[in-house]
Amino acid sequence: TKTIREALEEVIPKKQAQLAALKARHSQSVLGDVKVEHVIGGMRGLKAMLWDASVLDPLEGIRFHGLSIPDCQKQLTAAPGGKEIIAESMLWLLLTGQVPTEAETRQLSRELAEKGDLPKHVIDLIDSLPTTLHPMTQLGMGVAALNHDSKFAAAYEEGIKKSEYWTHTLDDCINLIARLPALAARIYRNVYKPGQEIPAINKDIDLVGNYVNMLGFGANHDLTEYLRLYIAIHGDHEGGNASAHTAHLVGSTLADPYLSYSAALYALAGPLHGLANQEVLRWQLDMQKELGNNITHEKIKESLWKTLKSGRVVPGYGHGVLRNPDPRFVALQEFCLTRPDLLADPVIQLVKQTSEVAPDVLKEHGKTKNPYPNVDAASGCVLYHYGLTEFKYYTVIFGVSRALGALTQLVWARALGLPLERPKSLSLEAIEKLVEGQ
Ligand code: FAM
Repeated sequence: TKTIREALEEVIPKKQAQLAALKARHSQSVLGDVKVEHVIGGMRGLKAMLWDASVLDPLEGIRFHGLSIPDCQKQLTAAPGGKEIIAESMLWLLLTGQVPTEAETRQLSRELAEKGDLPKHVIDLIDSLPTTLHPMTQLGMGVAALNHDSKFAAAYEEGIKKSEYWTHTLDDCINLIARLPALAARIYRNVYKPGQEIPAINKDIDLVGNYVNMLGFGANHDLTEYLRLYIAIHGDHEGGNASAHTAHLVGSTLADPYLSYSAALYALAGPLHGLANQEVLRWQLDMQKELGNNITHEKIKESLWKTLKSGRVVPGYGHGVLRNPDPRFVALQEFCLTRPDLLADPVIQLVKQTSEVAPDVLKEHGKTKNPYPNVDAASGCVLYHYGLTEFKYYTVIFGVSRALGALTQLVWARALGLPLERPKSLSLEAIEKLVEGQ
């Protein structure tokens, strides 16, 4: 059975050769025009980043190394006694481009479990923070503090060759992914369930199984399965989204993976990005309170217009790239469809009903380019149903997940020797001068 490092060692030379050939043959070939709308419009659609792990098609949604979410559900390993993809098999796919065998996945689970304990200084740091500090702020701080033990930073200080960067980066990325559950669970316990003992990491189970145990929900098999699915499918969403892009940008300075991912987490903490996670549920619960029993499509429609007319966005709808319902939303909805207890839950029913009404309302409103639900429209309500009701915490779970994609691509950025990222900016006057007379 190969280790994940050995699997990666096999593919790196091929990719390096592929990149070298592209550079030699096509450095000056054109991928598209840079228009003024790109410069003033958040660079939407501008093809300007190399990112191998996943590609997002506006209509079809995400593919991880060519595999759609249903493909992954068929091909990637589940936990013993479970059905959903586990984080380890998604991590292996994202890093190596290959589907791991079951034995390889289990071996990676063990490696992560063995590396999963937090160092004392991070425990002390997290325990010293006020419980009123947002869990995402705490997560970013904890991740940054883990850089105390960065193998990459230590090796760089000693002086290493560029060709060796990736190997120390890989050490850090695996260590960070391994430690995220203990860090994220400690934050949850401190803020919401103080005084309870956190169980030790079980070396025989998977990363998310351990995460759910440490959160205190280990007895709930359905929640564990849900979080396995959730964490696997939130793992990567191309490179241009704000968190992945931040990790890439900061990493390009050769800041170590802990600092790079800490920065990424603060991008994820913005309400237009990962924080939408907590916003959706708050908004749906308010809607439920406002509408009372016997909620009809007509009443939901009125409520949606109220949100829009007050100048707010409808959280959980729209996307920077997608132009169809998000297949991650569909996968989470399907999880609900197989479970009668979820189907009977009034909040889950309301989320479903809202998804039937909102697209038409948003089309009529006429602003958003994508009136369909994104993943956040569904993700929180299932957590809520299973008793993980503290929605300020939800983005932390997203943060545990997004590490899979952002960190694997940091390893690749080093393996491919990608340079410091430094796009050209222009003043308004400079833009005007350039476009005059065109
Ligand atoms: N409700 C109302 N208006 C919306 C809207 C929504 N859900 N989505 C977009 N719009 C508006 C948007 O505010 C903009 O208005 P202005 O021209 O007045 O500025 C207009 O429609 C055009 O926006 P767009 O080009 O369709 O979207 P963007 O690419 O600029 O933004 C999102 C994408 C996701 C930030 C945006 O759709 C949004 O604010 N959605 C609600 C928040 C949300 O669900 N975020 C989570 C995204 C998720 F995928 C994630 O990162 N986890």
